[in-house]
Amino acid sequence: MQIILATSNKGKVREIRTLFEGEEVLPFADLLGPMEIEENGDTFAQNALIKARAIFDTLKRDDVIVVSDDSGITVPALGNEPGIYSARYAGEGASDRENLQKLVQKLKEKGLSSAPAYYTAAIAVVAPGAAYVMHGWMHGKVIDTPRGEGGFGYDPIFIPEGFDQTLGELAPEVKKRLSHRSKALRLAKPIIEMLGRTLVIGH
Ligand code: ITT
Repeated sequence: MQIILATSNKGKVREIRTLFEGEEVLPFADLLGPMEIEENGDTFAQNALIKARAIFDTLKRDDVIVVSDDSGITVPALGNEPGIYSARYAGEGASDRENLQKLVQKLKEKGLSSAPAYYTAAIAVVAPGAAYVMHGWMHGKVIDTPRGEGGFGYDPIFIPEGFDQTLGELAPEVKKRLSHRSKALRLAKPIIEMLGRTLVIGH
């Protein structure tokens, strides 16, 4: 079974691969080259489905399963920013560092050195005649000083509930155990395996 990831985010590819050891997991660009997908949904779930369907429709193959991830961080004290706009918080094409710095600046403008926050991941699974979306969340807080180089995106300013270190400082195994992405993918796994058996029987 080939699992094609509808993402260009290397951090996501790395994390998703560790949850599918033994399976062939390829980012779509390995098959299709770079492709822009307009994420114009109003929710994580809609955007996840938009990405997975776009890649599934472009591949035109009935022997693959496409998996996408739409995710982001929400800070209630900042009016639920950046939420679904996490990847473009500092503007279209902004880097992870620029987005993180914008969040730090927003905290400072509010006079906050930390604030409760949570990550959301919507994982979409699209295969012939099938489409599913699963969610996962990770709660904690954001701080105004980045610490550590691990993870990606907002991880250097995110401290999960029950910990004192940021996801930038904690071992990848800790994030794998706790993360929004892992939780949603653990729900997705039996569905992917079931769809995989259907694909094999169909050929
Ligand atoms: P694709 O759409 O190609 O998958 P993307 O980075 O644009 O890649 P999203 O639109 O889902 O993905 O935006 C997710 C953003 O939320 C991402 O750029 C990070 O800044 C942030 N994010 C999501 N999950 C994260 C995590 O586990 N750790 C840190 N930041 C995360």
